[in-house]
Amino acid sequence: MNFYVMTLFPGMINNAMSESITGRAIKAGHISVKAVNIRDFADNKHNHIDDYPYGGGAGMVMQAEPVYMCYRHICTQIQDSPPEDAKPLRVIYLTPQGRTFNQNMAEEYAHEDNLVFLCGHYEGIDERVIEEIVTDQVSIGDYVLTGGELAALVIMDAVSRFIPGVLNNCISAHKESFSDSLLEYPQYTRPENWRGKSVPPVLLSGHHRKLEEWYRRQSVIRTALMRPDLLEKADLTQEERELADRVVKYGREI
Ligand code: 6GU
Repeated sequence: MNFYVMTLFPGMINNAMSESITGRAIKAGHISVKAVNIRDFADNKHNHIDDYPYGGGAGMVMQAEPVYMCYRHICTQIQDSPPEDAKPLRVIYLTPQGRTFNQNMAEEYAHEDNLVFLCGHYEGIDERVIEEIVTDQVSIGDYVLTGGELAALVIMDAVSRFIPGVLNNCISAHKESFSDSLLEYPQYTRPENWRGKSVPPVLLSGHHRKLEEWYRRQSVIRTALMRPDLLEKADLTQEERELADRVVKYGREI
């Protein structure tokens, strides 16, 4: 997977992605990250890429041409094959007006060879270049950020987990929270007794079937307590459904 990020703050992208699991994945060649500075495509000697909005109003608007030239630069880097048999490129504009990002979208994006992100700042970007190059408008939640960079980082992180080799455990991307609309069960490690709180005894039993039952039951209980909205989509047995209903009703396991 090759990520390209059009941004005014390439340092934000490079610094965050070079840490932790994504940093290791870059070194191992599973993913690549190229942050391209939109300012490098300014067409004036002051390197301005924004201007006042037509119609007036507060703030500045990023101009279409530097964004477009930045996009064209990225296209030339990607397309080594002739344009007619090249796959259409996914260009994701990060905006609070977009579709809310979720785990299914992360998995779907992971099938692409290349993903291009467009990060806005100021009051926004000239609508004409958005119409011209953007294929997906995506938000990461109902709040407003100062720019799209943190949102692009969130999406790249979530997508990277689905790229083969990025996680050392190949089943973990699918097994975790949300994949089956259930939250993860609680985890414990040494010591067995921490400040008077013991580890649930079943975890020490080594009884494989009992463990699996306990994990599943804890996932159902957790989801009912923390995210009852997810239960609608979850594939539960009759018994699990009744357990979830009781947990929702009484606020605890009964
Ligand atoms: Cl994608 N961009 C900005 N600027 N703010 C956001 C967002 C994106 N998602 C939630 N808030």
